[in-house]
Amino acid sequence: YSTNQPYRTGYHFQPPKNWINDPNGPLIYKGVYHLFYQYNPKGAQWGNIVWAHSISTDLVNWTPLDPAIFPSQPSDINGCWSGSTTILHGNKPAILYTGINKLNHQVQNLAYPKNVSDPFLREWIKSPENPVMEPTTENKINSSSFRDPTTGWLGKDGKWRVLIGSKRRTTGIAILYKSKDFVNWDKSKHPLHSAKGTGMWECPDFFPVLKNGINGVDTSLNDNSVRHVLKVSLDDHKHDYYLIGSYEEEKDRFVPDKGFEEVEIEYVFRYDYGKYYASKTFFDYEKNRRVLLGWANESSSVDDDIKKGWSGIHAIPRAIWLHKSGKQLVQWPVVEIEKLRVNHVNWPTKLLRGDELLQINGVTASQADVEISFEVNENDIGEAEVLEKWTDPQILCSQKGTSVKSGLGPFGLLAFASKGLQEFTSVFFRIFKFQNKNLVLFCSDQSRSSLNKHNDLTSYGTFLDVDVLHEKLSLRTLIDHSVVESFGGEGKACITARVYPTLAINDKAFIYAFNNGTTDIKITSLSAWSMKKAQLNGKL
Ligand code: DQQ
Repeated sequence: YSTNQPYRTGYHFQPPKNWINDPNGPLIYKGVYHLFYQYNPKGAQWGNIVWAHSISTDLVNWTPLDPAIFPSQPSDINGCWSGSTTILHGNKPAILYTGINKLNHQVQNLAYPKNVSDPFLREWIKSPENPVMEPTTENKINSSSFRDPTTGWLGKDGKWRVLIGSKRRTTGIAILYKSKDFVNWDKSKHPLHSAKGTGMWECPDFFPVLKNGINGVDTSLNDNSVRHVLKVSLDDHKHDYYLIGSYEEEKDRFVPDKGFEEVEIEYVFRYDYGKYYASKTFFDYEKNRRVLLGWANESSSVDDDIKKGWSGIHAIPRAIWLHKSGKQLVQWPVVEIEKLRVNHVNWPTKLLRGDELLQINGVTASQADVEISFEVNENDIGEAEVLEKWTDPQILCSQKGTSVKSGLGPFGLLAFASKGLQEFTSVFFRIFKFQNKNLVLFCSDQSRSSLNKHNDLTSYGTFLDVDVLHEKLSLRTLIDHSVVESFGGEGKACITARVYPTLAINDKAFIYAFNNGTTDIKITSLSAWSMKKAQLNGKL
């Protein structure tokens, strides 16, 4: 494969080569973070899937170990697909994962560490009872739609529960299984939750979040201090959607405040409005937080992936909690990533005039972290363009891209900009007046990101629940060679984009703050840093 590698990341997780997808079974054990992930040891496209394994003490620097789980028995001989870890009584971790068996059916398998005193958990022993869950004629489970077991949680009856993603015709379902010993599992009559027309539910995740506060809690906690989150990765849409609601333990049902049925799918919250899929959380009991990991696949062509010899990265691990409104989640890069920051650039309050482009000097533009806050003057709010009818925000972002002016916006950042602006990826806000309210549109516009038109240059976007007259409008963007990972409204909405500039690479890339609207906007704060390289594949 090619030795010219301008798109390899400096601090977003990726192995030295080959294909990667879903993060699997993340956990912290004896002070060590473990990341397993779907990996093809033989090439840059999906196939031959094993659980690769890396460890870390800070979620930033990683050391690869040998694959933890790979095909070796009839119940997983055709692949070791996604799954989760659960810490059982006596601090004993267990992996549940989907095996593709001899008949190419999806079944669930169990594995334990060979040596629980090894903090690196290098070797895993598969249970002689495998598979521990399988499709049968009695349970009527579809053998090609039965995968991705969750982390288990304990009910008050002392039984473990896990979910398995599935579908029946076009109804997405989270099948519930219960067990006393984690080995013998009974399928419950009712799924924990289901929704018509949503298709296959991949990689479900189910966890409690505190009603008040940003700390995480143990996956088994269920009392009136918490609400519950059900996340599903919709195969038909390739996005991770979440619902907030209550877990009624006696009935083993999840009751969402607002579900898929009540609203159109465009209104259901996503973890990320860009490239982000098959994510999974774990409770980090040492730091009392819930951490979210997710996969960002390529936007390049398969030919280009094969040429560069790799495909897929992971987004920066994010702390995740319930916003104080109770209406949505908030995500923020784990604080440890900030130790990579160097060369701090700090701007005093500045007016960003209509049509103005200000270069952010002093940082390595291809590997940076930028935080910027904007303020719209109260007297200018009347300049906002009126939005006549509700439009899908992603469509709005592509119709009204970076070059389309309005009264208020677009304003934001240009990342991976080439000197003559032949290439740039822009992340911006645009303010509308909609039904007498101010509506903030948050976009990541990839349409000009590369002169190589074989890349997917789709724009992404969402509306952002920020009151521009009373709250600051903030943007944080993590820039990393082929990644533009953005957090709007202090983590209320995230957009991850993958871009492959041909000119704006390495030291030929620049960052700008821009305002292409007609009205001036105030930059109330700007901090930018170069990011040091992380040890993504360091030695022990
Ligand atoms: N990836 C795995 C499956 C899962 C899908 C296979 C989601 O277990 O459903 O690599 O990306």
